[in-house]
Amino acid sequence: MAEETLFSKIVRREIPADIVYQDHLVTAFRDIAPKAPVHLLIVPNHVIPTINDVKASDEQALGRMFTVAAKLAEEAGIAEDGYRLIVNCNEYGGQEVFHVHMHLLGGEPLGPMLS
Ligand code: DGP
Repeated sequence: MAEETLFSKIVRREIPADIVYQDHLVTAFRDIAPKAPVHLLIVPNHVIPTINDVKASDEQALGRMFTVAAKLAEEAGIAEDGYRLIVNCNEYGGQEVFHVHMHLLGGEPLGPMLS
């Protein structure tokens, strides 16, 4: 069984978070330290520590993360202007929480990603 994470406690509502979407595969909630006017995190309900650990059996949840990102961007009114989806991996990628998560950032021009 995969390790317990901060985000699996949020998924099970054992610690507080501003959850904006949940189904049997994924959960989305507001980032505690937003880097943009809209900053949501979308996570699989089950623990996948990093993208390096992804298995074929995770594809349904990973695909759902994109579907939910598009839905939440639309609901937040940022779909047309655009937004950024980020998944960090391990130290060089800047990953801090070892439970795969997609950042959805938008609500203002974000500028070039690499400069
Ligand atoms: P990353 O660097 O990709 O692992 O991003 C982790 C993100 O998780 C970071 O933007 C802050 C957010 N975060 C950390 N702890 C909590 C928490 O307890 N609640 C919420 N809502 N977000 C958290």
